[in-house]
Amino acid sequence: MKTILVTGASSGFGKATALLFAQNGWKVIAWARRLSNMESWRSELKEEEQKNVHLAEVDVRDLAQVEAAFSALPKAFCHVDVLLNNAGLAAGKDPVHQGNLDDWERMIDTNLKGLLYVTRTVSPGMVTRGTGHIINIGSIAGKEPYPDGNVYNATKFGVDGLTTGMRMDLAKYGIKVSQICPGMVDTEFSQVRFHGDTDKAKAVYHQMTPMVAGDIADLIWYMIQAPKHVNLADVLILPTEQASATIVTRKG
Ligand code: NDP
Ligand code: 8X3
Repeated sequence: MKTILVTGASSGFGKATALLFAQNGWKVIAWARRLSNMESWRSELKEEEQKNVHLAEVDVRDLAQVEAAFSALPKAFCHVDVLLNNAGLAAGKDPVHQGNLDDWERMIDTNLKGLLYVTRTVSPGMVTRGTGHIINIGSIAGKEPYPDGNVYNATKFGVDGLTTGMRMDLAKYGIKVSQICPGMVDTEFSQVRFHGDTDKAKAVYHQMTPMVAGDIADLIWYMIQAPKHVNLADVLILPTEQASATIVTRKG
């Protein structure tokens, strides 16, 4: 039985992926700050699936918390086959001269430093075992900048560069490193970006059909099925109506 560690598993892609893998016979380690959200989705699973889900309250920005949670894993969970570096956020959407410094720090600390802390903690075991798969959640925002995206764009461009660099470091140990770059997906993402402003969040997906979290979970499931000699290294996944970071067909 294989094990996946999912960061940001209390909502959106992380939750959908954790559920999908648990329902398909995997052991799942789920990390996020909102433990109660994770307890809630775990309770939806069948009893035997629930036993294979290990939850922990972890803020990926805190290296000590990451290391403590990893050291505290029950023996049955400590060999991680797949690491999904998913925890992340956009905070704010403002021109650079009006950006909020706290938003900037939060994005850099979570999207870049958090991903690095988790990777630094989990990857040595993969190297020792000579196998593993690390999937980083990037974004179309890490392929094309867009107006007012500045710091979020920079963090996801950082994930893009890191993914390539990590692959260069780890391929020789039999470890796959991949990136998924989604376009618009209706999760809590826009609520978080606009600090709980529901009208602004809804407007993002107005008169178009965004993807849903399950679409990304399905892609992750597909990626990990590839044979040992194949790595789907970098996948851009978009709603059909989205042609680029800034071009979206909206049907009035
Ligand atoms: P959600 O807001 O629904 O989920 C984000 C998850 O990240 C939550 O589980 C949240 O958990 C977790 N998270 C945030 N900060 C931390 C932290 N400091 N420590 C641990 N966990 C944290 O958004 P999505 O599912 O949409 O986003 C997931 C990833 O996908 C992000 O990296 C995002 O940038 C990226 N993405 C999203 C797109 C979209 O359109 N939705 C498109 C492209 C990329 P909690 O708050 O409980 O800690
Ligand atoms: C999320 C996609 O275009 O809203 O990473 O920034 S976008």
